[in-house]
Amino acid sequence: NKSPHCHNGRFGIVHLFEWRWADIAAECERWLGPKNFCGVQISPPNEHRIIDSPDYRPWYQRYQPVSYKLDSRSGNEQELRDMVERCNKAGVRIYADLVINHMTGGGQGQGSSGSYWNADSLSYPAVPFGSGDFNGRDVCNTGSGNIENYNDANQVRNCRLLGLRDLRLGKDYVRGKVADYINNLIDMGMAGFRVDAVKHMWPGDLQNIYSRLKNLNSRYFLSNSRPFIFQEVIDMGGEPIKGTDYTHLGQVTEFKYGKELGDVIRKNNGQRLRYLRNFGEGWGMLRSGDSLVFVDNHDNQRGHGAGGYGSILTHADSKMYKMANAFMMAFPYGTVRIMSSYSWQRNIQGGKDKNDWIGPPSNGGNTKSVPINADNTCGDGWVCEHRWRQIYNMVSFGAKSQNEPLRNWWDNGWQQVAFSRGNKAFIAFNNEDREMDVTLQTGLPAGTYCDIVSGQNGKGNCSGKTIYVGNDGRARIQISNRADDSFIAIMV
Ligand code: QV4
Ligand code: CA
Repeated sequence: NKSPHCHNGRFGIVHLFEWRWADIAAECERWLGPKNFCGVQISPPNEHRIIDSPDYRPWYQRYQPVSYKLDSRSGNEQELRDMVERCNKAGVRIYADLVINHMTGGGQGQGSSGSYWNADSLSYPAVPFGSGDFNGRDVCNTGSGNIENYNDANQVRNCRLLGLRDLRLGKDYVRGKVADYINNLIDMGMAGFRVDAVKHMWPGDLQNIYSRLKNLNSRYFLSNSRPFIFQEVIDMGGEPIKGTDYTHLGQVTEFKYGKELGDVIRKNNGQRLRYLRNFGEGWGMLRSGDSLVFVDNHDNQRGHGAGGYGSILTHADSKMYKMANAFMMAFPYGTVRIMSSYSWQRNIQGGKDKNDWIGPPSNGGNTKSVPINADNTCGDGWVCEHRWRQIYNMVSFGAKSQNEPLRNWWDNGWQQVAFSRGNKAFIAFNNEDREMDVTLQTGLPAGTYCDIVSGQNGKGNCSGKTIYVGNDGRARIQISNRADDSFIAIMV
């Protein structure tokens, strides 16, 4: 349950946030497969609430389940199945986002598949869940019924997160319904799951649910393969609930990673690139094999969750963002996730983005498909970070070097660092406010290499910088601080 089941020579999970299933299927075939991506995290595939006011069709409506029917803003069950099959055939794994801690917030209505729901009477007939299937006053003792104090582990698990109706996961019937839903996704060929709001569920309840899960579909996976599980727990320290409370069950999202890496690349609080030498476990983070890492996610890129605007880097800070992603993919720590976003107009007032709710590009609430431009970028408001050359070429770098040890670390004491992965790949960063010009040991065999950051290595021609590695493995590395990208990467 800690293996993402990547095919050989593949690397990185891309979160195609709010994409339609039909677009993901096409993306697996035309891009993710050919570019050596391991897999895709998809938005929650189940029926969700539809919100029209005060926010019109916000992205967060998908974190309010109405039923486990496979009919959502991203498409219907038929399209979901087609996607899973086509992605598997292209060598790309699919991981679904599971919202199983709760159902909707207050109100009533019809979900994305037309199912009726009523949060006041705790009625979700399309599952069906009724009032006995939710945590109540017997287990939650806060005045509001919501989580009020994160220092009380009991209320964090048994009370409502943001008013969301909290499922009674201690109950056999509820566990069974949740497991049936997940097993349906396993049967269709999914490789694993991001589990939402894990801090708000008891480890024992999750253990019970996970133990009910089938092995992965033998059409696509080796027999007896277990689903890959990565669990969303925001642990920045200082709360009684720790990420390590869940690492025996699967991997855990390491939220310190993106915050600290953002701080280093922004040079906040006297941080220096050279301090990254022991990034990860050396910085008090989870064990590498337990850790799911990312520069930003769908929450903290818009001020939800944890991290903070002054630390987290996003596509809006593109130069620093590419550097952070490159470091993450080159450095040996954790399982890597890459964010793929849509754009929205940020409007920060008093520390909060008034537009943090804005949903994906849509026509009257119907999510638009993703058009691909001639230069491989995306149109219609889809940012597609995973199609930025500097990012997808680093996926290839990761794919090629992931089993190689960190070697040949060099730094200038401040904001310039370089290292190799065995004798397969080498990367150097210049985050100083001046030029870098040094001769470094690359660990690579002698030869002429093409920098995959500044250009593309085509058949016999290199559109990027050329780097010459001598017989002694050394190369002259020149990086301007004013270049589009102030790092270079080469590989055999
Ligand atoms: C509001 C008030 C409540 C009130 C309630 C009345 O804030 O105090 O009780 O109305 O019903 C939306 C609204 C939120 C609203 C709530 C309920 O933003 O204002 O409550 O709905 O109607 C996403 C968004 C949330 C959103 C939620 C459900 O981030 O804003 O809430 O979806 O639509 C903690 C958790 C961590 C969590 C993180 C955001 O430990 O698990 O907060 N992260 C995950 C997901 C995240 C998602 C959820 C959990 C919930 O990554 O995207 O929240 O599924 O750190
Ligand atoms: Ca709960």
